[in-house]
Amino acid sequence: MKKQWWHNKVAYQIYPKSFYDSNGDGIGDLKGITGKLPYLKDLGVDIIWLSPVYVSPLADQGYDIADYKAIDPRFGTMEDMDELLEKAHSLGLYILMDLVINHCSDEHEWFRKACEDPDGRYGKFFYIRDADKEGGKLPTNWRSYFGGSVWEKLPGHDDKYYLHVFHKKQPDLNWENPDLREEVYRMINWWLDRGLDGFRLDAIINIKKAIPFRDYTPDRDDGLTSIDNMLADATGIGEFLSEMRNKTFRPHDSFTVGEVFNEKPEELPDFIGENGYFSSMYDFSENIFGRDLAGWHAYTDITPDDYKNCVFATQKKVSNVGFISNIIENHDEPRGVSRYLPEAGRHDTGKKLLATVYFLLHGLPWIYQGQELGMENIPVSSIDEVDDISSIDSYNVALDAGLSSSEAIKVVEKYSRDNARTPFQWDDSENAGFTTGMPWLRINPNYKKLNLKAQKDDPESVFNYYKKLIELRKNSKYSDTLVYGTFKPWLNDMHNIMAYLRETEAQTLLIAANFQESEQEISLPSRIREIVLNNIPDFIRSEKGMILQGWQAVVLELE
Ligand code: TEU
Ligand code: CA
Repeated sequence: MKKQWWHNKVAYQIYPKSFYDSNGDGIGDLKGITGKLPYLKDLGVDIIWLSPVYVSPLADQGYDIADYKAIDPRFGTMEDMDELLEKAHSLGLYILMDLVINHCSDEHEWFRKACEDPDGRYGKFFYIRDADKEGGKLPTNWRSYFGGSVWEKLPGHDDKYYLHVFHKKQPDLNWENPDLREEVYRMINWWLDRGLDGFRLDAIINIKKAIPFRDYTPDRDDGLTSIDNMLADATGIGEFLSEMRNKTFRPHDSFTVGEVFNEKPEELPDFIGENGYFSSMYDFSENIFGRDLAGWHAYTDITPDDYKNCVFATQKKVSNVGFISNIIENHDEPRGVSRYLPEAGRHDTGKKLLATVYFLLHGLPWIYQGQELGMENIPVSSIDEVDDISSIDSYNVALDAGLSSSEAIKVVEKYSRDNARTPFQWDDSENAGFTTGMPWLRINPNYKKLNLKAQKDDPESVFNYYKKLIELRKNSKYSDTLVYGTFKPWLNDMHNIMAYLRETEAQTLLIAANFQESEQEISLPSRIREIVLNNIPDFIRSEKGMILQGWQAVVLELE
């Protein structure tokens, strides 16, 4: 595998609205991020992805863009963006923007002009279909990711519908139209010419629809069907993704990471192989585990063994293909420590264990803001406290399925995207030091104890453990093995044990963790040369190898 500049890097995701508010309006902003770049440099991360900061009505918190070439005033100005880029580069940091090109906002100029003249140039930038005059049947029976039909009446045209696989304020862009594609490529190159280092590509698998449009088997009483069925039927996305790469990312040697769900296994090399459409893509296998088309209320909890099996399956799938991007959470998922750790393990030692097992896998490790502190899900007592549109939809779906409102709230509490979006907990002052104003979203009440100020100078804190993991992966003594070493499961059948080897000719490292309270003895493939990292003070050797105590995780160099 040809070595790339970013292979030995560590990446970090910022959700700008919740990172740091520099002007007291309760909303995080670009100046707030620029001011915290030294913090990120000290943490040791290199590549920083910003969730959207473009002009937007924020119907889906910025993933509904009304102007791709302008910064939303709530986040700042283009000058603020240039200053962020310049400061970051002066610190040796790389900046990625979010590329949301499956859809734009219904307040984007393109969509306004499409409504004015549906048969004109901009009408063809979208999927507009005539309403069925006889039976009033919708063009297809697809269900939006955020609930309800994907078809909405075109404003001003009662006889026409437009397609939106996400929210109705997020009309899909018609990628079948080369004129639209060229407009998108011009916008991408405009940003890359400004010195941007690359992009995270949003919901990108959705740009290729199965054509001709048709219905699929309904999977709920609403007579609608999940988008998954249409995507499974779609082919040929490579034509768009290779064209985009060739006309934008490649000429700029940009770093790109795809948010890809529903890819077909055989497509993996095309996506992230040697000559892939992207530099990398996320492993969502553990995120989608236990999902059910009926809705969040029907999801199944993931156990430590399930988690291990998901992760190991992906490691096996990608190992000779390319560099996967490893996460435990992002702005769409609940906090990893609240999801992948059983209740009894949700303490600092458990949080360090979870950090160890995902961070040292083969691939690029990503940290989501606040994860480095061990931030947790936020309690929810009423739906009025909830901001996330997909949570509100899932709450109503749960009620329709017969759950009581308190049962439905419990479901929302578990899976809500708000869990990841609560403001960053900088200290124990009012509003956790995030803002001097009224925060746009509730602060997690646990901020008094769980905050950066409390952890920064505590050598045993989760924060400083993340720093150790980042230093370890960059330590020339181990980095070749942790970046390019092969991946091999160890003791795969042992319950609640997650262990694997990272190996090169020159070195063998064993990562082993015990996802339960009671100790377990494990055998070792060979003698211990060095204890490289341990999330607890003790280390007990045994006849067979060693005793892993409750929630203990270790990294060992073996002979
Ligand atoms: O998410 C794409 C996506 O498919 C996810 O919405 C996923 O299905 C959902 O979050 C599961 O809870 C991206 C962005 O990450 C998300 O924030 C946006 O809402 C969405 O695209 C639309 O832009
Ligand atoms: Ca602000």
